[in-house]
Amino acid sequence: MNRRKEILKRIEERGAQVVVFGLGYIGLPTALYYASKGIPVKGLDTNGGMIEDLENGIIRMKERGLEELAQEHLGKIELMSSYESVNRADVCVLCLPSPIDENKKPVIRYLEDSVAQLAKILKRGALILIESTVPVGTTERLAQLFGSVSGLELDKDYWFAHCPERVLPGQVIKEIEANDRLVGGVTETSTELATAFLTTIFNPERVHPTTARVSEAAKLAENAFRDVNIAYANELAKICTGLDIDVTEVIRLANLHPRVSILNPGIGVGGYCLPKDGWLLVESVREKPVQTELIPAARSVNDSMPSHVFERIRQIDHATLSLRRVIGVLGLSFKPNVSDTRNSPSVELIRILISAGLNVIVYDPFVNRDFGAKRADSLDAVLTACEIIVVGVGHGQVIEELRTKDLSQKVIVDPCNVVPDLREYVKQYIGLSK
Ligand code: SAJ
Repeated sequence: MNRRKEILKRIEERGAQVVVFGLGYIGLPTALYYASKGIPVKGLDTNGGMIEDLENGIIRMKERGLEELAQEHLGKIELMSSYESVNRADVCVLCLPSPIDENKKPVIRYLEDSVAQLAKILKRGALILIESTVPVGTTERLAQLFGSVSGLELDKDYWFAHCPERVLPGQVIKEIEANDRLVGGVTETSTELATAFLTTIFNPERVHPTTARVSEAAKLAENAFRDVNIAYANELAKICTGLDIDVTEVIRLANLHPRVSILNPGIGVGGYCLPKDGWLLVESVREKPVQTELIPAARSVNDSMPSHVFERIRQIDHATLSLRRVIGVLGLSFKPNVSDTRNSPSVELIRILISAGLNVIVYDPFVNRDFGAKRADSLDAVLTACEIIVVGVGHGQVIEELRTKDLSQKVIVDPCNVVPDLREYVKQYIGLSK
């Protein structure tokens, strides 16, 4: 039987040997989800310490519903940290990082290294799915790399498809199941085989076949769209600051129009995806005669927001600000109710405050780090030490507790408009624009 028919048969019989590479924010929930659907799955991560933790039931990341899913299904996943043990895989799902470097250039080497290693050990070829967000053309290049290292033939021995994850941190478990899936093969048979695999796991009506390049572009377009739209809201906030009017009121009224839906301005755009994906899209046409202005401009507006918030803080009555030179920040993660601090604008604000000579006390029950500030282990500790408190990120439980406190002598800085209702109960309220 040829390899394509063999893989297809195994997929249909739910007996394909599936390996998920990279057990991070996407890979671990993905492997657990496959296991929950009765798919025999192996999980590989080169971080041996993390594999050891998982073997002991310790999960390093926090994500709603993940602990429960792991309790039920982690035991079904065969965990490993070396490539040799997966040399008979039929389907390889790569959930590896694709960051940008300090010059905003894509770093594809994690995927390249993994594909090259796979090419050395997968003697009989396999179906290889790339879940990572990558510049357009990357999946095709990875397929070529696999062929040149292994000596195997595309469409006869091995197949490549881009099947991007599209889940929202904080809702990963829910969205893995609910969201539509794109399946972009580098060849038609790659798309067919990848579609066959994904439709055994996900609702077939939600699996959309296309080409690798279109799938890569669509994924980047989604995140760049969100980033550009948030930048518009943030620029409006700056304009409203100049006009001394409340941007949230402007947006609320503008959004009454049936074709207007402005997003929320705030402290900036963080996380692993949005701050880089616009750059990956722009980079995709770097060698073409195409001008890209809007996406880089949006990036710079969003990156400037922590400084804008700092300028707002400087509006605070000089006596208050210089009195004790101590400032409290609530929330360190890049958005509410998650523990992820990657590219967090709140952390960037803390850096700015510290370099301006202020003492910063931070409280975030989700995050176990201090980023150069002093860490408080309760909201009360921040309230005792600080008169000025910045709500960097509005974690639900912290905000609920904040509302029960006497804040009449506090200056509350609320760039994300989390507690506008406190305006009348505090000494001074500083929003993003008014
Ligand atoms: N933000 C605002 N204003 C808003 C919405 C968000 O300032 O109105 C900020 C957040 O505070 C945060 C940042 O943007 O700092 C990003 O948060 P997010 O919730 O918009 O998105 P992520 O980065 O958590 O997840 C995105 C999602 N993409 C889209 O919504 C188009 C998710 O579906 C993707 O799967 C994910 O990127 C990814 O992994 O690519």
